[in-house]
Amino acid sequence: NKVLLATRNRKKLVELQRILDGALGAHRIALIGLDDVEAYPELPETGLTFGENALIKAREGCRRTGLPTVADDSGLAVEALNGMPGVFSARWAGRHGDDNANLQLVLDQIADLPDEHRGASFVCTVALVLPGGKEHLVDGRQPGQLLREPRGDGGFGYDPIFRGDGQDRTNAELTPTEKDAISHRGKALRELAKLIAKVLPP
Ligand code: ITT
Ligand code: NA
Repeated sequence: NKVLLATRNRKKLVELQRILDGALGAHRIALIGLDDVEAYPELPETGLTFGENALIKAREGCRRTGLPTVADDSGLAVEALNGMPGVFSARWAGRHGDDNANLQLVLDQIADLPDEHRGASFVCTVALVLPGGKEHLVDGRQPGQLLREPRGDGGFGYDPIFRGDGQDRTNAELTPTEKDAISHRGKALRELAKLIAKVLPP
């Protein structure tokens, strides 16, 4: 019983796989990644929302493999930047996946703002597309605050500058298990696991 996880982001893949494996428990599913799919193209992510982009990725994965396909679209929404970088989070400073440049640009853009105006949320939308054509979306959010300089080297992306509400460490200072318990991705994928248990045969 195979399911495709359609992502090119290796650190994201590690999180998706870890959280989903944990949450699925006895409901056994064999996850495969895009590395195992031959000649998979680079997709234009033209959606205006995380949900649209997650569907673009999951539909293509399902179309090419015939497998039930899961895709994650996620990012950081900064209040003072009207929700940006949002769907542009992976390429905010120009080059796709340049985490350090992206987080530095966000820090520069809000450099003058006092603590009370440094609110931000991580958002994750996950799509599940089934071979028969059925489509599902689930999402999760982690609210928090942006610091003034990076701290910690766990996680990925904007984790070193983000401290979740109620936390005394950045997401990059948490263990993987601690991050999964409170992250946008952890919340979305625990919803997805419930959905999989309902719509996919064990
Ligand atoms: P795929 O589209 O192949 O899945 P991607 O990295 O391009 O990989 P997105 O378009 O969804 O994925 O962009 C997600 C970006 O949002 C990611 O590169 C990070 O900059 C940021 N991000 C998402 N989840 C994050 C997390 O848990 N911690 C820190 N930053 C995160
Ligand atoms: Na995206």
